[in-house]
Amino acid sequence: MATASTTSTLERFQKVLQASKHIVALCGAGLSAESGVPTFRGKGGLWRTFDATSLATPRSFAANPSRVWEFYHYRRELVLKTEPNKAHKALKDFEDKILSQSKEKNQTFIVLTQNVDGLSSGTKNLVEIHGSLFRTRCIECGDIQNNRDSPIAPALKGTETSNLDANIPIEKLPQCLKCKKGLLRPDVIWFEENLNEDIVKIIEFELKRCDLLLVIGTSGIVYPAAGYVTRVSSRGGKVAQFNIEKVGKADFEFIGPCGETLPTALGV
Ligand code: BV8
Repeated sequence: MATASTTSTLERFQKVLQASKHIVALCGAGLSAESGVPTFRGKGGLWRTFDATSLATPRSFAANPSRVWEFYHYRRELVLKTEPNKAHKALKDFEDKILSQSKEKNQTFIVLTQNVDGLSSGTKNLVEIHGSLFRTRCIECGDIQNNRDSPIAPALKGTETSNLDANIPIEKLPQCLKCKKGLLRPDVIWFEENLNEDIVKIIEFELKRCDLLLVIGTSGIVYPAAGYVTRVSSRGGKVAQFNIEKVGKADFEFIGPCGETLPTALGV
């Protein structure tokens, strides 16, 4: 049952949603939480005894490629058993609604996700800011391939249920089939790595024209994505936060699981 304040927030938001021309959804790990994918900074932020973010670095991979591949293998295997949730569907349905509108309305909508789980793949206009668990890149030749193999290498099989390092020799970790001499890495953006230039160009273009930013399930800690909110608000764009807790400043706040709040707010 909506209280007076939530009704006015919802009504005010939906008026702005209707009037907005360029709507951007900036998504984080909370978007996939209701699919059972652990967030980074919640209780799921630990893998074995490691802080997930400490493994998502080039240095960790160089120092212990087996441990880092075990971490990504664990996440691949977990995500392969999950489904998109009501929040992913709400974004897809909203995109369909925008695309089916007459040209006069000329609203645009794009999803910028920090997530690498691929669960937003139903959305057409999608940018995976930090790459994908299901893409590999050769550290020698740079070849990039989609890969949903389970396991991605036989030696990784079963490590997802272990709490101990498997210390897999490099030659038994995922290897490049193209150059046949390179170790593969996950095609994700690790900490201290720059975002892909082409992706940055798209993001810049969208942030410059965005008049409504939906910020969904992100703690707003990781840059440069965390800086996108100020980029929009400082130009007078409106910001709507969808989170289970209050994070940062916003014109509209929808506190609760985004699988519940997003479909209602987007009217889908
Ligand atoms: C860069 C891919 C230039 C990998 C990820 C010092 C040295 C070096 C760099 C830095 C530094 N200080 C700062 C930096 C920059 C650094 C950074 O921001 N660090 C942070 C930790 C301070 N950023 C970078 O390094 C970036 N590159 O800056 O390049 C450069 C170059 C060289 C040297 C310096 C700089 C690259 C960042 C990309 C890192 N890669 N992912 C992988 O996934 O394995 S980031 C990773 O965190 C994920 O992508 C994740 O999405 C992202 C952000 O986290 P969130 O999505 O927000 O998730 P979180 O768990 O935090 O929050 C979940 C939220 O959901 C919570 O608010 C929760 O309340 C909410 N929630 C939960 N359930 C629900 C919900 N909401 C709604 N409904 C629910 N049901």
